[in-house]
Amino acid sequence: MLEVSLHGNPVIVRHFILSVCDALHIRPANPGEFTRRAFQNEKLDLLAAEGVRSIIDARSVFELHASRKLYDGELTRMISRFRSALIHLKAETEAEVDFSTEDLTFESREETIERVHDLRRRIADILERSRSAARLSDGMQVALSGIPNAGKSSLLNQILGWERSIVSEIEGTTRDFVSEEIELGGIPVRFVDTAGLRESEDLVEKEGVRRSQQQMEKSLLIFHVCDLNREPYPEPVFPGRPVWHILNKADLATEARMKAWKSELSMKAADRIYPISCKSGEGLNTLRNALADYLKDETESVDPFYLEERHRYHFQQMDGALVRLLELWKNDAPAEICALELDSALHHCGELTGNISTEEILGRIFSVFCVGK
Ligand SMILES: Nc1nc2c(ncn2[C@@H]2O[C@H](COP(=O)(O)OP(=O)(O)OP(=O)(O)O)[C@@H](O)[C@H]2O)c(=O)[nH]1
Ligand SMILES: [Mg+2]
Repeated sequence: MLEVSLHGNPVIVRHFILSVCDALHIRPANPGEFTRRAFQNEKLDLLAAEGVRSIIDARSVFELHASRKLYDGELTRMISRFRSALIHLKAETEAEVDFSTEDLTFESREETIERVHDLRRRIADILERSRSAARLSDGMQVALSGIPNAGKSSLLNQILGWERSIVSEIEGTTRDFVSEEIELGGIPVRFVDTAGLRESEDLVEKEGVRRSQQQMEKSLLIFHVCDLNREPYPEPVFPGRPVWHILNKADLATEARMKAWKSELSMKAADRIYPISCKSGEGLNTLRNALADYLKDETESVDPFYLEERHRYHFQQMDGALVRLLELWKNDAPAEICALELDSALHHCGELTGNISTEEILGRIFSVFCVGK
């Protein structure tokens, strides 16, 4: 191994690499080539190799933990249990074929059917956990909503710690939505600042309001930013999501005003109230901590598992084969035909761990790695 230190200039680095390759008749590594070699030399199974990639791509501690399960072999172990169960079923089915004329007692059909149902439940569980993981990593979105000038953009900037959104005393400053992602307590969360909700004749603003509504639909939680500088006004209608009423401009509000607002708001079970001031900063830490706790509860209520589209496909195919198997048994189909469905399930098991993989599939998996991995 040879280590070379160069000036940081990428032109020099590129030129150096080309010259060295030329002179020594060597070439740069392809994307994922090292991981691929580890796989081909049986140091890693295919799932662990894919785990390397999701670890590299993880955007937060939460995603990192979910990806590690692939790398640490949790899925491999699970699949190997599936495999044993399927092989056991297959052996029995074959025994039925071989000894069908003899008077042997096999495990009762009810027990076997129950075992297939159990496999199907386990597949459904994995798929459900992967859906939760996807929902959590894509769907951790909080929409900041409310009437114009309430301070939505000011709040976004406060949360991010920099001036992302334009703030002004002109109503309707934010027209298109503005979104930014941060990590709160290890969980990635996207904040979307939206156009102030009001009836408008302006075509551009109308479109902004429509998009704001769309963003709210996609959010886990809505922050309804209220303007304490004004008398309580009727709150907008929000889609069915928990709403946190953020009483902004607390620096300008009297006790009486605050009270009037609190009694005016319609509170559903999951709704909460937080008085804050984007100007003085009061209440912002409380709000931030409350949100971090809320996201933590949301993520801990599930045991997320990351699956690639490829994994999901093979699990679904396995399940499909088991459904057909149950149907065949119900119709007393010959054991040889039932065995075919078990073969198909076993095939998909093998595709998952990479025991059976074509060059084309491997090429696709490793090509999305970055160079040097
Ligand atoms: N005193 C005081 N003023 C605030 C506070 N938060 C925001 N403002 C002011 O309120 C005005 C409107 O703030 P924005 O953040 O632009 O309001 P917005 O809800 O994004 O408004 P639109 O984009 O028009 O819908 C600005 O002049 C801010 O400086 C606060 O906590 N206290
Ligand atoms: Mg704004």
